[in-house]
Amino acid sequence: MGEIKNLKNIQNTTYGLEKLFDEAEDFLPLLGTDYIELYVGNAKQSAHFYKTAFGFQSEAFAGLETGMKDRVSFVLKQDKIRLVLTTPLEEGGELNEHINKHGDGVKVVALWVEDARKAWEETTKRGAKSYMEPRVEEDENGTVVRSGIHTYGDTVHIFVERKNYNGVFLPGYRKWESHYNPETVGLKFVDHMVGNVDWGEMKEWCQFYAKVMGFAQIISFTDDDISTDFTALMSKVMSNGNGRIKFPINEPAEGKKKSQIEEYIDFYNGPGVQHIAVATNDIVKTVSAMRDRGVEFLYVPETYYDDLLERVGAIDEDVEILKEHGILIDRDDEGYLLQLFTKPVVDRPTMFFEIIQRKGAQSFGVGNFKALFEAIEREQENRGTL
Ligand code: TYF
Ligand code: FE
Repeated sequence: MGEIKNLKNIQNTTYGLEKLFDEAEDFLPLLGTDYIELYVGNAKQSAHFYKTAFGFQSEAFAGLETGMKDRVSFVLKQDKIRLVLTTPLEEGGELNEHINKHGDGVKVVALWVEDARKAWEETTKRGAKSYMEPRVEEDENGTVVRSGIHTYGDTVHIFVERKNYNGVFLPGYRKWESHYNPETVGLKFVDHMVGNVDWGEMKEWCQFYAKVMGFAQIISFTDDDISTDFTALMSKVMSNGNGRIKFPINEPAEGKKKSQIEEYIDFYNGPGVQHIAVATNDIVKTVSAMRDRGVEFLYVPETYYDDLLERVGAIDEDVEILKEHGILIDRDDEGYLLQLFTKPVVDRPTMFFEIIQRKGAQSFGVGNFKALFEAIEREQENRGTL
């Protein structure tokens, strides 16, 4: 059971998920992304940033006031996206080690499941290393079951079963009432999350997602597709059966200069989450609101727009407006997509966000890679890390 029937390596095209999966055989049904937890140096200030700049809403809190002695966590929400920002209150321990080694970064990619016990059993019996044995957490609002496994680097997946819970986030958290509530910027849900892994390890991690979690590979970009004059990387996209969870995995490749993936791995001190892609229904509105609130985006030269319509065909948007906001467009056989990337949002050149609006296209913007990677290289040059 749970075997992927048709694991194909398809270059630069999407592939109907129904051809890869038989839903009845899915041993790890995933309902969506439950939350993303970052370990950060100062959760209070990070929370302020994600509210002000990204339009997240105050959701829940745990810390000294709720009886938690060793850490503080702020939970932020925007439509279906939940961010948890956690900082240690004591010296030593796993949290401090994580921050010391990686800087601020994603520790947990939590997945929403019907049955967290079964998710743990099915994945650990297929070779996943346990991070957290199934545990029942309880308060006056019901029970949550959580379990967890390790993935690349120090990153983990936690399975969250919340069908018997109606509290604000998890037991131990209370509603975070704040007088400061900036408007949202229209971010809707997590579209995909990308992992950077070490030289030569992409295949192994794709196999991990296939074997341990029942994912299938939907797209592959080799270094030929995406090397520019300088940078190079390889990337494969792994997806679960219903397509709600998509994890591209990047590995550095040899180029003329240092790969952006290698730069990440050097500064993060190992594999980790490279970018979180969040969906919007109105990218122009979202991006201009974020810019106004201080978010920095990668700069794409105006020449990118010169032959745009020849490349992507007719689109609903006014090219001049897209150009004004530096929004990238790419088409595949199912439609098109609009996307834009922030600069790293942390001090090290590591984690960044992608804003994406899909209009049919289920791919990842391969047509933009050259322009995008040249933009990233200009940033690397500015940092002196090329
Ligand atoms: O998720 C993706 O595959 C796209 C493309 O450093 C991409 O967003 C790949 C690598 C990268 C930046 C974007
Ligand atoms: Fe992406």
